[in-house]
Amino acid sequence: MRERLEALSHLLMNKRKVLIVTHTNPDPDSIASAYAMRHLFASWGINSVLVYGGIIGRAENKVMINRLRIPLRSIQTVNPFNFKIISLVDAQPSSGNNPLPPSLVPSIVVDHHPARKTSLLKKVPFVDIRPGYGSTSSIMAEYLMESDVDINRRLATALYYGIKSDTRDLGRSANEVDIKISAELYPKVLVKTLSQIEYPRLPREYFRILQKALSRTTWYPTRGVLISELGVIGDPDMVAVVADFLIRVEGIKWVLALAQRDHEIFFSLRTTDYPKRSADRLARALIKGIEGGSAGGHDTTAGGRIGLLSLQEMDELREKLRDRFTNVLGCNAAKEVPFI
Ligand SMILES: [Mn+2]
Repeated sequence: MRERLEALSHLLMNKRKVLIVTHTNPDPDSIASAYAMRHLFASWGINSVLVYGGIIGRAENKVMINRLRIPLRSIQTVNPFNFKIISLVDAQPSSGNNPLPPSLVPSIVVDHHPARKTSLLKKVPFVDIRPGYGSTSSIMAEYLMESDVDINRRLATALYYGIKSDTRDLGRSANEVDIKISAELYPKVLVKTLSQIEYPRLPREYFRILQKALSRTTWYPTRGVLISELGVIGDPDMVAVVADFLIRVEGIKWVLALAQRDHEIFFSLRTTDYPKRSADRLARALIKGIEGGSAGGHDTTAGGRIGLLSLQEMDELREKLRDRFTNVLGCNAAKEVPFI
């Protein structure tokens, strides 16, 4: 940790401003990590601008940003080429889930997803990727703790929620560091604010999508597989919401949730069948060879998208994703039944 901190502060020496970038449609872990990084850099007298791509969809994330006063703005409000130092958190260059132009190689990458595009990562001066961690928030909390920077209550709440949501209350892919850091942060957590973040008021649209998704879920009983079609959605995060919801069904080992928005297909994968098969690997297999496709994630959760499609391509590719998914898992189409 010491050496990493020194390398990082050395890289930022005499720099005035850093652009900190979350992944596209950022989740709480990405938002909290960016916020923590800003705090670390501020302790060195360096200003940062925090940006995201896509949209802030989930109600939880909106309340998090509002209540914890996280100064996050759309990347469309800045010109990334104006920054000498760009830092990417909870994502990796050209992984398809960050909003940076492909020609812009960041100077800093801090992430916990399995390392990708190693040729590209070699061009990044500072890389800290720890796939054993359940969250990037834990990594960033370690930086702050190691450098003795004061973690205020709002930051502690953000980091705690970042860890909690990425690891499903420390029960999913959390390592001992995630657990230890959570315990250390807890005394400072604004518990009432956290409750408001975790149980926000939800728009009617949320329930409409849920109803539609449930009524359009197919079930392969012998394989423990569900495929849910959400149809057209406004908030891409809803595929993850539905996938998380359905993986709780008794006897289910795999869930694929699919949706479309504008000219894009979004999908989310969940499994309880790891280590037999990894969600990250299956997600990447689903989009293999498909132009404009990107996917990735972790052992038990993953997702992806395919961009810029015509309406006809959209239907074909959704079928293709379904076919590939059912083939890999040995599902027999003749045994497909409605879930409800
Ligand atoms: Mn994460």
